Formats: sequence, structure tokens, C-alpha cells
Amino acid sequence: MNPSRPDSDFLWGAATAAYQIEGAAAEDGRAPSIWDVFCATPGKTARGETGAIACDHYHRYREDIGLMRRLNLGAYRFSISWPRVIPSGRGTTNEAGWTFYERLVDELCAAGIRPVVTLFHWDLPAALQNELGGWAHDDLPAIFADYAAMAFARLGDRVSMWLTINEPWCVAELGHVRGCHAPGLKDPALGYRVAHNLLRAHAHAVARYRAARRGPGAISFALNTSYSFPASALAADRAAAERAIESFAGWFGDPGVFGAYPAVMRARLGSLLPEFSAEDTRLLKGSMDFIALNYYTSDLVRHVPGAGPFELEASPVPDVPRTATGWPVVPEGLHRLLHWLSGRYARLPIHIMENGAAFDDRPDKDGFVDDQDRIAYLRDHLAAIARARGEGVDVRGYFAWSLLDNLEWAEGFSKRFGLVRCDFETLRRTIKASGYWYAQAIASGGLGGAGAVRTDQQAEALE
Ligand code: PNW
Repeated sequence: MNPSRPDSDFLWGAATAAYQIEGAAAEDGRAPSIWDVFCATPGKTARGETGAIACDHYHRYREDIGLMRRLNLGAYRFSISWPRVIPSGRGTTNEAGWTFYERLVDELCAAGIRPVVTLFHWDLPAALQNELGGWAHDDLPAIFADYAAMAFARLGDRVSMWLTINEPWCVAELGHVRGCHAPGLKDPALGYRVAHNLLRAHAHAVARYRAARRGPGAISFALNTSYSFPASALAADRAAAERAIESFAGWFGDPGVFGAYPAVMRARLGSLLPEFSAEDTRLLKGSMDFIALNYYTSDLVRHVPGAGPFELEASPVPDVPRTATGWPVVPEGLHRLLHWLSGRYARLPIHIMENGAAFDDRPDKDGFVDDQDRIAYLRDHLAAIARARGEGVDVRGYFAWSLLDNLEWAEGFSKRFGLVRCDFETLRRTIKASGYWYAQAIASGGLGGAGAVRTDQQAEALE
């Protein structure tokens, strides 16, 4: 870290998740998660790819910390694999699993890199799915809180920044409504129940954290959301876009801050939306010490009478570049979203906990990737953050997704998000041009640097 740089408090990091990088899926007492089961089911992931080996980070974490140092990272966000530390999800713990995370944390601290820990990044112990039906079961919040309390006890002396749940929207919607993520269920009503229990799980874990916390520390959950631009200047489209954000970001953000779902969800979903008990409300309210935002893209929303409970239709932002996952590149959406979140949630500090892009990387014969498209993506999103900060939004950290190419869930290994290339045949790591660019951006203060162009143009075009 360079203490002389303009913004030495700003947290610069990169993020990963256990199932996407660790491998060693059947080693040292780890039990299967719902993602092992999902990936082993024919037809569920691209080319049948699985996280059995992934980046083999479990065995190569020292090398990976070396890469983080070369990238000048001040922080590293990773997740704990719940079935590695508590194989059945509850009851007996696995000492070897905890030892792995303790070593990882110790080595990060020794390298001067602050560990940021996610407790649940989608890899639910399969036993909890089989025995209880997973997140639909009302006991899951208490079971999760017991696991969380154990993690706080084991690592809390060295870890001062925690995320309970990663992207509850993805778990509820992709895992239980669309079925394209584990556990692969397709039931519209289940989405709201699962989201409800994820929120309750977060609240219960936060209560345990605050009861046990000794020194300074902060906890939240990672909220993924897009920004919705109204498709026209018509009042009806503007109102529809606001409904879209309130029922996406607000679905999770409102309970975490106010202890209640947004009024528009209550009004339009009726009995589909579960009720929080008085105890849930008490625990949820103020349960986010900061806003942890995962941002990738935005959409256009128009009012369509009768179209679903929210009477709207979303479409991709037109006339902008797309990433390899087909997501429009919309840095201006991040700028707007930062203002929206800051305004709605009483200026809570914000950390961007994921932002990045998959592109069709073409390595040269040495494995080097000259990924100018990814550099442009990062540069323009950092510029959007710099603008929001200049206008008073309290953004305190930025984590690129991802440290290295990894298993992009059902999309398999072909969708590459890394600052570092991983060759999945040899497991060799090679820093990409974007990795060197990011290291330089961090060293020179990062925000407010060159290239704040595209976000201004987009602001005008999308007005
Ligand atoms: C996030 N969507 O997932 C996750 O936190 C990461 O594990 C993942 O690798 C990264 O973003 C890139 O996808 C998402 O369809 C997956 O809207 C899908 C969506 C959003 C986020």
C-alpha cells in the first residue's frame, strides 16, 4: 500500500468465491454442496464442467497471495465453503477445513492484505438441502447463524469485515424460480420464501456477530442489483423504472436497513410476500453496517399494463458494448445506482464488492492476454465511482470481480472474469494486461484518473 497516494483509506481489492476457485472438493473431509450435486447432474452446466478442481486454489493459495501482492491489493474478498468446515451443515465440525481458512487469513495478514470474508456464496451443504429442503425451511436462519458464530469465533480476531450472504437475489431467483443455478428448482412462489429466509439468516448472524464482537468490525450482505433507466421520459415509464429498482435493490436493502419490505412489494405481491415477525424486524433493522454492492449492468424499463405484479418490462440498454455474458456495459448505471442507494439508505457508506466483466480473452503463446476491453470496463466504472464520490456519495472500497478466471457457475470455465488468466489444463496463472493496469491504478490513487469520458457521454445519451 502506498501511504502517499491521495486516498489511502480507500479499500482496493479483488474478490473470489470458494466453489469457483478452490477445487479439492472431496479432500480433507469436505462434504458435497448443492453446487457439487448440480454440476454432477447432466445438462446443468456448460460442457458438464464442475468445481472439482477449478483453479486448485486450495493447494495453491500461497501462489495466489503472491499474485495479489503483485496486483497491489489492499484487501481480498473470499468465501468460506460451509461444507468444508461443517460437512453436514450443522453439528460436527471439520478441523482440517477451519485450518485451511486460518492459514489463508494468516498469510493474507502477513502479506499486508486485509481479508474480507463471505460466509455464504451459494455452496449450501447438500445435507441441508436433502434433509430439510434448503433455504425454504424456516430453521435455516438459526442453523446458518450457528455456523456464522463459529466463523466469528475462529477468525474474528483477524477478520474485521464480513459479508453474510452473497446476492440473495441470485439464490432466490436463479436457484429457486428459474432453476438455472443450484438447487435447480422452478417455483415462482418459492423465490419469495427463500429470499425471506436468507434475510432472516443474515439478521440472525449479524446479531451473533454484534454480541460477540470485541474490536472494530463491520458486517453486511452483498446486494446485487442493476439500475433501471426509464425507457422514455413518460411519467408512467419513470414510475415503472422506480418500481423495478425498489423491487430489486429494495427487496433486500429495505429489510436490511428499515426492517421491512418496500411498500410497492407489499402492495403488489400481497400474500406471496411473507411477513417478518416482530423479532425478525428488530434483528433486521440496521443490520447493514455498510452497503455492499455487486454491480455488473443495467437495463431499460417501460410500463406495461398487466405485465406481472409490477407491470413492467425490462430490456437490455441498447447501443452500448456487451460483455461475453451478453451484459450491456453501462457505467452510468453504477453512477445512478450509487446515488439511489445513498439517498434511500441515509448515506450509509458503500463498498463495491464486485464489478467486472467476462470477455473472450485471446492468450498469446506465453499465456499473456492483452485485454483492452476489460481495462476499458474497469476504467469507466472507476470513473463513474469517482464522479459519484465527487458529488458526495460515500464510496469507500472497490473489489474487482475476479482475482482470477474461475468456474462461472452454470456457464463453466469459458466465461473469464479474471485479472489473472488461469489455464485450466495446466492451472498456470498469468497476469493479464488488466491486472497490470489495476495494479498501476491502485498505486496511483485509482479514482479520478484518466478516461472519465464514456460515463459522461452515457449520462447524456440515457437522459
Ligand atoms: C455474481 N445475473 O453472480 C456472483 O457473485 C459471482 O460469483 C459471479 O461469478 C459473478 O457475479 C459474475 O457472474 C451473478 O444473471 C450471476 O443477473 C448472475 C447474475 C448476477 C450475478
